[in-house]
Amino acid sequence: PRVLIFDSGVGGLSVAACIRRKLPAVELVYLADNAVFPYGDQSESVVIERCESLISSALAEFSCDVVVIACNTASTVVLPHVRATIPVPVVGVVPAIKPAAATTRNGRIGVLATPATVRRPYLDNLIREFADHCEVSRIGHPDLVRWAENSVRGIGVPHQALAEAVSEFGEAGVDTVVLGCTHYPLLLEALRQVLPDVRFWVDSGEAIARRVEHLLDEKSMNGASGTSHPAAAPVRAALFSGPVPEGVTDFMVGLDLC
Ligand code: DGN
Repeated sequence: PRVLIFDSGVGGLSVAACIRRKLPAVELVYLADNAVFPYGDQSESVVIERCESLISSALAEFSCDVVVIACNTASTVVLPHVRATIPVPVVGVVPAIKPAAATTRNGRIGVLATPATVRRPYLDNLIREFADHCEVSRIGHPDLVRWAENSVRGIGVPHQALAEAVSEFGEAGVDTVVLGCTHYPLLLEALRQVLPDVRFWVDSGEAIARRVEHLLDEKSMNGASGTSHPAAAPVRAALFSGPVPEGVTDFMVGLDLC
């Protein structure tokens, strides 16, 4: 079977790594929109248009059994549109509020996401539905995605600026932080250093990998699973709209994705 993973930039590689660990025999095609980037700064209509057209072209080139939109910013607006136009199951990523509410011990949760995601009604609804009994602080910082992208290219994370960016969580005494952007697991080591009192870091990667596994199982039960693909060792491919950023290939090797 083959799975297409999409993000604006390299953040979705954190999700790809979880899928790779759980489903090593699945071929992954990683599609990054780094021509229009970051999505956190774009209007909803641009994000919808980019997702639909890039995913359709990638599917025309590589037939895939499941598509993962490994971007919270995009998933909170495009899922219904993409599901209506793409003929395979589409999995989205949304901030892991539900698991965080089940994990926190002191009822104080921090949600770290892009500025667009923290403003979206989608997040309000998730909090209302699953974390109504918790105190939830939100930070939508404009620079974190860029720091994560830079770290992949070997540029160190600016610790002082990062500490300032997330200081509100320290003040609020949160014990659980939701990494509500797929780029942020790439900053986890630095985040742990600047927020040493946070006990639980929750991201959506494992849940996405389980969902993909379930969808692929369901397909093979129906006899529809990737029968046109050889059962040989998977070939991993990466597609970028725009040039492949320097350092990304080495980084993917580090994640065992190449
Ligand atoms: N990785 C995306 C997310 O999960 O929201 C953000 C990407 C971006 O804005 N470039």
